[in-house]
Amino acid sequence: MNYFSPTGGHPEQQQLLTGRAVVKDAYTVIPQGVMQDIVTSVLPEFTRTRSWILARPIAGFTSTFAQLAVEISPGGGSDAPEPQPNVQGVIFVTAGAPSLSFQNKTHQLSPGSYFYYAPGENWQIKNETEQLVSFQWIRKAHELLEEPPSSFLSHDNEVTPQAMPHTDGKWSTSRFVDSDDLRHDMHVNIVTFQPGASIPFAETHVMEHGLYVLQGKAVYRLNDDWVEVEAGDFVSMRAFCPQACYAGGPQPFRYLLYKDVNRQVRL
Ligand code: UGY
Ligand code: MN
Repeated sequence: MNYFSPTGGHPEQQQLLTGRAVVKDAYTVIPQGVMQDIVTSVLPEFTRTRSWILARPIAGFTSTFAQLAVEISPGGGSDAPEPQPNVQGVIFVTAGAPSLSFQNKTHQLSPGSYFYYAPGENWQIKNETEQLVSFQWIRKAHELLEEPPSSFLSHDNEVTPQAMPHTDGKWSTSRFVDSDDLRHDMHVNIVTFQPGASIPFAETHVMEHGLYVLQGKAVYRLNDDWVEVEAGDFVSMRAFCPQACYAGGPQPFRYLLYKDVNRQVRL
């Protein structure tokens, strides 16, 4: 497995400014080349850390989540990363080996590590190594049913991908929480396509998506456009944005996918 992480930098003045970044009514594409030094945000809860905030609630667009690419330099991190007690989240490590503490234990993570923290969880993340740490961070205000979900740690390697019907496993989904567990109101899964595999219809659904390409490339259908995407690109999709894709190869096409699920619509 390999996972793309942005590394920042700054373009030369000779570079053409034409690129693939676009904001449309139904979707936004932030290509990896946009994640440069001058578009980073400092997070007040962290030291020696910068972030690319890729999604936030915007009126008339996605409204349920925030997503960040975070980079912690050696010696940096946070004792209280999540500032909002009603917010849950997922950390997916794309580079380096952060130390993660929760429930009185400290774990050394690795690329592919997946941490779900429940609302109100007390957790810490630090970079005690000499290398950079990078992770995707997805946050959502939790809508409580009867029982809150519990925090857990997992890894891409520990989850058996579930084949989608009629695909011989060429399109599969690694599910980190049981789809029937209604305590969860967000899913953050990894979707994998072998070269040539496709989503064969324009999915059009109430759920929003944050989609971060971990590996490979594809042509993605977003509303009425066909858009080429590659590792490191980020796409957000509004509710009911029609979506499908063909995976290009030569590597598998893999992405981390946020989806809001399991709740009645509030009116
Ligand atoms: O589950 C999903 O909504 C998923 N199949 N969507 C996607 O990959 N764009
Ligand atoms: Mn979908």
